[in-house]
Amino acid sequence: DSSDVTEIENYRKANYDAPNPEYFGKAKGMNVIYISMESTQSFLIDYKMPDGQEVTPFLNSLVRDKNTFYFENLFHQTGQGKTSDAEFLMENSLYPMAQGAVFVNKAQNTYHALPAILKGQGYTSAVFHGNYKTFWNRNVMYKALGYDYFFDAEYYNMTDEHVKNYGLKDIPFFEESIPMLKSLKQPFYTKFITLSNHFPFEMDPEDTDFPAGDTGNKVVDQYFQAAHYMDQALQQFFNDLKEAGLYENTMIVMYGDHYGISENHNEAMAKVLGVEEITPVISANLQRVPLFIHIPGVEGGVQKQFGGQVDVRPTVLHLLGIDTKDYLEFGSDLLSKNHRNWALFRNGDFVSPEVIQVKGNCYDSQTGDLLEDTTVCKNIAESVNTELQMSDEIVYKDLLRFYKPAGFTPINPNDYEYLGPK
Ligand code: GP9
Ligand code: MN
Repeated sequence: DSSDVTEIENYRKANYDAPNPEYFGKAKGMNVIYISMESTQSFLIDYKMPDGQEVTPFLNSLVRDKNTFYFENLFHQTGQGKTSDAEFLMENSLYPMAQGAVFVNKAQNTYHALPAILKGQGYTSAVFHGNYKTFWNRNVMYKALGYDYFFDAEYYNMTDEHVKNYGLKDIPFFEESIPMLKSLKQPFYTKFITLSNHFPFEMDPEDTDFPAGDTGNKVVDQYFQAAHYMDQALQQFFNDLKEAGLYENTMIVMYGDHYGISENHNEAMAKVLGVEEITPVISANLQRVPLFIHIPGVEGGVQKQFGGQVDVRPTVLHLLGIDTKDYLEFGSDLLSKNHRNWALFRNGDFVSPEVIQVKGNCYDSQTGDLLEDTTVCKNIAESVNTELQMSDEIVYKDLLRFYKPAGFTPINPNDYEYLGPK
């Protein structure tokens, strides 16, 4: 009941990180485009194939682009809900469930999600995705998040040559999305969910002339080809946005949704990284996913602070000039001067610049050595446990229905329906 909310509210107030005045409102009123980059891990950035070719030349150019913030120590925090868990983290700044997908199990809850918050500021919201709307129960969950439109596979030309495994290939996906994007009333808040770089990363031969890896592991070797294809699609999308006149007034947030290469492929990954074996610490470090925030006219740069997907929402809202202090969320603005500088994993482990906890063991982040003095780990571990517990409480008990953030206009999921093209 509402007494449960009070405790969480107090924790939240005590842990709220005030926005950095240097960045607050720097993207005020701009359109917002999120891009979920399927299975994209940070080790791909600036990675070169044996013949010297870059896997992601376009993303690499963004790392050095002066209007882009690139966060190189950002970690995914997803569980079994994969892509949908990443969406949940990004838009609610709450943690996904320890078991199962929150999109599937808790779509009837009340949420104070990003599309709903921005609706109150006059934004129109839409999701673009080349798979069918019931996947991950998106057609139900998006109503609770307050999405106005959901352009799913029904809106796209799903001919055989355009489709591979889970759905539409990224190049036709972005290409066909442009007219629909242009049709939206501005300012808009939109999300594009890519698909081509999905396990097992197999491609049609006509879609790639990029070299496969040479580890001898099919999944890992193909990963480079699929990621390269996605990178090309992203570059084309940026060009099309420029052509459509949408680039200059749009903030673009791109993030890797979760790992692509699981621990089942450690042997091949050791070859890729040039290490003897993938230790638990290396494995934790591999959970980095890239985060780019591109804002025309705003100076960015490479960001070294540690954070997780949960931290993206307050970062973005503060850039848009919307203070998050009244929202029940667990993120810490990555650009705040008080940013907390650690990220938890859904299993209770965590990473920070000083220490890493893996399977309950405390390691030195720099050397990878197991630590005997675990005091530093204990301090962070306490916050980690509190947050996971409180977030679970919100999700399991549907607590947001007892709480109204100041200035937030609640949405009614029944007002939304995704009927498909006319
Ligand atoms: C499917 C896409 C991929 O619609 O989101 O899902 P994943 O398996 O990565 O969660
Ligand atoms: Mn995914």
